[in-house]
Amino acid sequence: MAAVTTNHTVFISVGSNLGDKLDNCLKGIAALAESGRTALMDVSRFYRTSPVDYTDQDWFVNAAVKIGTILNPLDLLDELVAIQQSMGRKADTIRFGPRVLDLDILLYDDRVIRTPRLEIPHPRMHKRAFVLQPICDIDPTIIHPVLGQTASDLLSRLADDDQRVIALENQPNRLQGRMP
Ligand code: PH2
Ligand code: MG
Ligand code: MG
Repeated sequence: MAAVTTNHTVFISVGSNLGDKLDNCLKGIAALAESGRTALMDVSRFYRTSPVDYTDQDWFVNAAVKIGTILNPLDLLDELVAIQQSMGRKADTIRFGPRVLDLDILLYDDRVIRTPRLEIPHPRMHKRAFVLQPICDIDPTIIHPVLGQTASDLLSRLADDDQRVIALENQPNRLQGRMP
């Protein structure tokens, strides 16, 4: 497909803790690369991460991606929900509970949006090592537009040793051909 010309830069967190977790993440990212409305710009390493907020569930695989898009934030959210559903995600029965694929908008340019349906920056991103470590792989200097701190500062100030974030020993290379 021809490259998409995009005018917004967005960081998205990718996670799964059901089924083939890594494969689910890779398929979700491939769907972003193929949508025609989003272009894949960068992908972090992939991590095994201990569950946060609701801890009685399996470990996750997490990563983050940087995309370009022509979509406004709410249309992008619709796109992410459609990709999640196409991967078999059902309505959540437990808040913060198990999911086949989770695609969350973390940062959208330097916009600050607070609506009932969508909050950007993601309201919990600065407390989550499974989000901050992958962002730092891509751009440790990116600034949180509300807190005014870089991703790398936020990660180093996170005083939560319970959060385990372990890079996969075998990193996938399946997405290599899909980035500029
Ligand atoms: N997502 C959640 C709740 N807890 N924990 C980890 N480690 N990774 C996640 O992606 C995650 C979580 C809700 O979306
Ligand atoms: Mg989500
Ligand atoms: Mg989430």
